[in-house]
Amino acid sequence: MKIEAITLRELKIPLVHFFETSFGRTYTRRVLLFTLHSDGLEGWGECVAGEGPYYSEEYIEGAWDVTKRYLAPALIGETLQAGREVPALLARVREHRMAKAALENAAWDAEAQQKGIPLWKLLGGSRREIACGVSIGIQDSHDQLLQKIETELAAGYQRIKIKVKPGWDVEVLEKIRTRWPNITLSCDANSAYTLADEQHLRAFDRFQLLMIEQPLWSDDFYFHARLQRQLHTSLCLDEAIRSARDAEAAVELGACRIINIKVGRVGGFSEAIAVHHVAQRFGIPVWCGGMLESGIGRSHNVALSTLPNFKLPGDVSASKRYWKEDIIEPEVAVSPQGTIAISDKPGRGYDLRPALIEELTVQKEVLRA
Ligand code: OSB
Ligand code: MG
Repeated sequence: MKIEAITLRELKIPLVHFFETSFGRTYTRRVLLFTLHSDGLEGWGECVAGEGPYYSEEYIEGAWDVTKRYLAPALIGETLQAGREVPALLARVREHRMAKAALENAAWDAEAQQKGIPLWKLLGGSRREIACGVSIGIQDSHDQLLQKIETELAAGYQRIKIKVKPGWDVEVLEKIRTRWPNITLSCDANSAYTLADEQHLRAFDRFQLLMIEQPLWSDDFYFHARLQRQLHTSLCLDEAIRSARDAEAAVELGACRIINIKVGRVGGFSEAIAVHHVAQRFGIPVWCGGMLESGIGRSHNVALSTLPNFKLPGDVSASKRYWKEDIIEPEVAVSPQGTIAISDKPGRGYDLRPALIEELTVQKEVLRA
């Protein structure tokens, strides 16, 4: 595959319902899509950077700029045999993992099409269906949250995750557990607590949570390890795990018993697979995180989730939870049992809707040699 050109584009898509975490509320997702043009094929990748640098340091304009100035020029004109060759070509640029991931994943997307095999097989997956959970943001009221949980349970989702922060935690969890004593429940703090909250976090133990996700600083393992020793509930790291090396260090320290893998956060499919393998070697289950992806990123998350150590339900849920219309055909759909069936089609398994993509595009630039 000779990379002849790369298209950068930004779409603006309103969310069906706002999404609020401990770092802010999103009403409209700005979606960055990169397309690799090679031998008449188009490989697509989604850059999951946030609207602002709040989940991590990456953000839309920054990802666009580093891709245009440094990352795309390192790929254009190169001939690749496989998507896994991309990280080495981009390695000179430090960090910017979400931007790199979008390019690398686009190359895997093209490779799967070129070889005529499903992307999930190319990644080393084997599951024919994957288990789905939902991530429910902070709401305007407790009643609104309980209502949302009821809707998602009725839709079949196998695990409910709620966002927590100081002032939106114990009381909320208490109400959920009183109403649903036996559901699989977890929470995600997105780094909203500090060690001064240790006693407060110990109170979470009585809710029998599957896990508490990233309670402390986004770059920390050491204090998570200290906290894990004080809790019965398993900790899961999201933000802090940026590589397989991080995963190994965190697990050896005892900082978590579960890992959330987001392909954007770790810099692309190659590193996501490496994190998966490290966790598997240590007997640590993983699950696939989400970043409010459009159909491109969502289809890639579905493919990744077919690897064997994705043993817990992911935040990979149906397109219709996020979008009035998704940019892929068919949309990602979840069964009444809370699963997504894996397609045998070559490539990502979901076709694009080019007319809708054009209609939603607010900015586009084609880069060539
Ligand atoms: O921490 O998992 C997170 C969304 C944006 C930024 C960070 C996170 C999330 C989610 C949503 O929890 C997951 C999804 O449904 O895509
Ligand atoms: Mg998280």
